Amino acid sequence: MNHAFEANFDGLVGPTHHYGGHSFGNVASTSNAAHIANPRAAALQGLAKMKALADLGYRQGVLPPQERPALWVLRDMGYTGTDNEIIGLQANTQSGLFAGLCSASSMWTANAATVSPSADTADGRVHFSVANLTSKFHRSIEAPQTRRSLAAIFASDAHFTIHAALPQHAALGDEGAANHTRLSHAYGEPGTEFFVYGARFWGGQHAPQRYPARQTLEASQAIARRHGLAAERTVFAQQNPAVIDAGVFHNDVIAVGNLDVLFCHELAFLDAPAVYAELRQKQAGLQIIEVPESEVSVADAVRSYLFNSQLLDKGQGKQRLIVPEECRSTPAVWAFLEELQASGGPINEVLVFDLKQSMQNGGGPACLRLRVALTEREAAAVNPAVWMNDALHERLTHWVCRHYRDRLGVADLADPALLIEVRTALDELTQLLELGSIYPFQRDGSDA
Ligand code: SUG
Repeated sequence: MNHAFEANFDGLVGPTHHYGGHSFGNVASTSNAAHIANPRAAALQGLAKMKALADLGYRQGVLPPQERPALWVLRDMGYTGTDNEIIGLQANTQSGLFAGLCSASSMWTANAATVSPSADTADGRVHFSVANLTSKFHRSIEAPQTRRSLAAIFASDAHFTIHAALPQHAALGDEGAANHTRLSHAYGEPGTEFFVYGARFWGGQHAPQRYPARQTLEASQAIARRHGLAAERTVFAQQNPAVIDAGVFHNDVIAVGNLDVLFCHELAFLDAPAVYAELRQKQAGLQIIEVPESEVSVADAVRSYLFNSQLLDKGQGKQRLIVPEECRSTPAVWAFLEELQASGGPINEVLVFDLKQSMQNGGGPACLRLRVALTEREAAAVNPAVWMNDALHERLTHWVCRHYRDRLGVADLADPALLIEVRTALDELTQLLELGSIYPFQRDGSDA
């Protein structure tokens, strides 16, 4: 067995972070629509989490934001003229189109891709499948840039395979690692890959009624196939449609797992006993910590993002949970967490972070990170400039403070000065992170 560990790659919040109400079914997004955002605070909150985890000894990487506004989409839609003329045409429209094309949603890198470590794949490489994010217009435009960004960081063909997004159609709706959990005894040993889907596109009998199911079984199966996963170590389970209708738009809002621990709500899955039985059969020694509705309601789980926490290995069978402040201010959740730490179980520590800017758009600690289990050799093949350390934290903090606004509302998005600010910032970032010319504005406006 190769020595391996889990690295977290967090999305750096982009300078156009705002509250656009773009995600129907994500209660925080729609209820905070049109609030004034603070992109600078958002980016600094994210950086503080990255730094804290790096200080605790975890390998922490950074994924760059995307170029916004995505003017190439407007050009594809027949708008012509200079960049400023095209933006000018959008300034007074009430439609969500332009704001959607300004969304900083790529910060939630749990939706960037699904990742299978080399211990699980048929060809012994780490496989990434870029998510198509078909379900939401503002997110469906992320995939080409995600692919270029990942290619600039995981460049070695000998170690990494980056698959393009699945075709953009509802049948293959894919939201990446937010609906995928890898369980294992050790990161370098073959593990069990657990895919949770919202609905089956063809022939499904159960689907949410109020809000959309964003992940299909067909997409999850395609990813397992592409990654060369063994059927005897793969589990597909349907999310409970009732919790999607209660605002659980991704499985990582109701369940999180790491190594041989799965922490989930009792209502997370459509057929929980069958799911647990299959997981236990495939992943011997799995410990399932199931939280009953009587202790933490689904509504409180959605409000606090208890399950959108990061479960991190501490060694000796113990793990710590990284939770957002909202868990401390939700009484039932905080009472549960105090009990959990005292219970003698595998989770014996809880660390709280202020991620309010992201949380108000429905993005908690786990949304902000993409997990990549790596061997030392694979880690050595990662672009070294993206690893978080004191020096990078300091440089990125200065960079944010120099380039980001501390107030941004939807009406500000069509300010031509913002376009220049974004491009100046991103140009400098590509140098800081040694990414090359990955952005459309650096490539003659092309997103291909
Ligand atoms: O896709 N919110 C994101 C939140 C993603 C959370 N990710 C995970 N659960 N892994 C989404 O719904 C809101 C943007 C806005 O409304 O301005 C948004 O895109």
